[in-house]
Amino acid sequence: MSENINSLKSTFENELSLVDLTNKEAVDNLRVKYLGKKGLVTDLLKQMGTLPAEERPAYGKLVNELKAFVAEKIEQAITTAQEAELNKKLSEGYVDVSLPGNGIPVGSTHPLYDIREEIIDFFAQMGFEVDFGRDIETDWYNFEALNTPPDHPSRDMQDTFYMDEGVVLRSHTSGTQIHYMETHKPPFRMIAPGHVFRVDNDATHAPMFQQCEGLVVDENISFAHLKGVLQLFMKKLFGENVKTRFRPSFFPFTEPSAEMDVSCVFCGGNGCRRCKGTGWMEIGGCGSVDPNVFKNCGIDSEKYTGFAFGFGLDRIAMLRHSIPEISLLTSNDQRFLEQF
Ligand code: 2NL
Repeated sequence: MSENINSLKSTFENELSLVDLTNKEAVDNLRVKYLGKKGLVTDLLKQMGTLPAEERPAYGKLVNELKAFVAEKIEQAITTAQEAELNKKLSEGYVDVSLPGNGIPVGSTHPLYDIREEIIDFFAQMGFEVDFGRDIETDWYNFEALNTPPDHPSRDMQDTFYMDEGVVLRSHTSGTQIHYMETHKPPFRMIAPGHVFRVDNDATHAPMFQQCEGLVVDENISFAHLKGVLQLFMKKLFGENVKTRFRPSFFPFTEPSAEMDVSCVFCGGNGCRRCKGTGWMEIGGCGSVDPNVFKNCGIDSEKYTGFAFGFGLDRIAMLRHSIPEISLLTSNDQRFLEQF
């Protein structure tokens, strides 16, 4: 029987010397052939049962020695094969470190942020102070002080988010000017940019959008001052050639009140689809401060007059960049933002 064991050992050594040591699969096949459940070494162990009892210990010892020998050789061969495979992968995945890189994507400022910066720059140069105010106002600051009593129809016009009895998410930034007038003595000029909230949601209206209002109070301020400042502002936003017109309108907090239009930024005033053929686009509202508002803030309406205005930043950004939907401005869609 021991001849069988020795001859199997020689056969194994012979086969091992012939196997491709860079081929993990071939090495593994050899393992199965000798050490697997139906392997040749396993077979020899099974034959032990056919031997007389006194021969079994010596035989078992020899087969186990052969098994250990084969296992060790195969183990070494597997290690060699694994190393070979790794070296192959490394040489195939060779990286040329001298090649130029892919570049890191660089972000940009948001179009709404840019517009707001531009507006703040313009008014700061004209001596206006900037007050961002607060998003949550009481009924007094959002309506009452602005000459808009509880039963006034303009409260229905503005679909306001009510937080609590008498507490609202501001529906315009006018409350900021009320706070400002309560704490500053005229003369002054200030702007109030910020987020405002209305129950409204379609292609051109979002429940949250940005406004900028302005207020100038001094002795002898007239509607002519208002027109001068806003005409200059429109040139700054839309270029030297833009034209402006003022149409009579109504706001509870100004008297007289006007709506301001600019010549269509798409067709230059000739009339096109975007301006519905009129050549004009509405851009904001304005007027002379109603004396009742001054009274509510403790400002002498006999001595002082003022003008105020308001416009939407989202609307300006949409006109400037031909943005078709207001929701794009807050969607954070990379494909949209990368265009700026
Ligand atoms: C618009 C119109 C406007 C004002 C806002 C204002 C504020 C005070 C007193 C008087 Cl404290 N007026 N703000 C005046 C006229 C128009 O906004 O269409 N905004 C988008």
